[in-house]
Amino acid sequence: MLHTYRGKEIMAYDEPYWIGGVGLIGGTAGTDAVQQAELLVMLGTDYPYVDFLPKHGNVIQVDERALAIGRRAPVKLGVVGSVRPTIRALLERLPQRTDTAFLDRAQERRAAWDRMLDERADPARAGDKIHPQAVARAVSDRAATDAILVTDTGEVTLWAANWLRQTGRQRITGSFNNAAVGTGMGIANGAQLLDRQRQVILHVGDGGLTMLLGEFMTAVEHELAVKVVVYDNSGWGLVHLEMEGAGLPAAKGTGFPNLDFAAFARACGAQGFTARDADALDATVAEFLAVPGPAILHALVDPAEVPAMPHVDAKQALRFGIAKVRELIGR
Ligand SMILES: Cc1ncc(C[n+]2csc(CCOP(=O)(O)OP(=O)(O)O)c2C)c(N)n1
Ligand SMILES: [Mg+2]
Repeated sequence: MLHTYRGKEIMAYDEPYWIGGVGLIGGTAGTDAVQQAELLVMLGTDYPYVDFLPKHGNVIQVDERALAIGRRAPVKLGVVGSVRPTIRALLERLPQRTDTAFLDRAQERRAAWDRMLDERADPARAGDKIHPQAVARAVSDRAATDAILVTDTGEVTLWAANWLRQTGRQRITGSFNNAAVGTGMGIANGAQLLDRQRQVILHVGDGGLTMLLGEFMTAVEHELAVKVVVYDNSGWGLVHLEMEGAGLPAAKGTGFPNLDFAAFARACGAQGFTARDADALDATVAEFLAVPGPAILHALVDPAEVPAMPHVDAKQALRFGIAKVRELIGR
């Protein structure tokens, strides 16, 4: 079983049948399994990144929205209906399988991917700046087991998504639509307003938070105990990366100066924390999550860190290399 990012909340990270996500906010195990499976069953998903879906047509798709059937990949059987009763009816008819070869292979790939995630999240790797993966992992490991996790858009989505070890009882939400940078703070406020008892954590980039900074004051005004983790890489990280992926050196304007987000939180009458020391990261995250009201954790992260992609093709790697050389020689 694998999932899109939106579906990650459904199963716990330590569930053995869960082999991870598909596509850029996923891993190799899930991405390969989709390509190599004889039959793909798509349940309630309108996953738009068609390059990661099979073209062979051996797909069963179940969705309440008829318009989603066959929209992203050719399907052999489309079922317009709800997932739960459909799956129940299907399972009754399926014989129990004993051959676990496909699952074994997927689990091996998943174990290798997980080891890579653990290595990159190790705070000991930090130089003068913390790695964003370490921040995401520390927050994940300290989050309430039923927390609501909101993610804004950017490289921050990749850190928050890939390094999260979800419990299966947490909720994962965000806009997940195009042109949605900056929506996270409002979404987090809304989620907290619906349930004041539940922990709400927002992962947001410095660009995304700065775009709608005033929304933090809404949290203060309405006493919404939202916990904001801001990943400060001094720039529009994903845009920078996309430019490099196209072979272009990052243009002036993809970077910008930042305010002191922890001081800003205090100026708003909330609490502010700064994470710049890897040794203190875990303790700072714990303290930040424990305060009763709204709070910001300003994490100074290494801007040079590149997200883990399940499959980067040779052309992409070459263009990235060219961009890096052009940045070095200043052209
Ligand atoms: C409203 C809006 N404007 C612009 C974009 C294009 N965009 C996608 S990711 C991104 C960078 C976001 O930067 P930041 O919030 O600092 O996160 P980072 O990528 O650095 O982690 C931008 C500008 C968008 N998706 N939505
Ligand atoms: Mg940024």
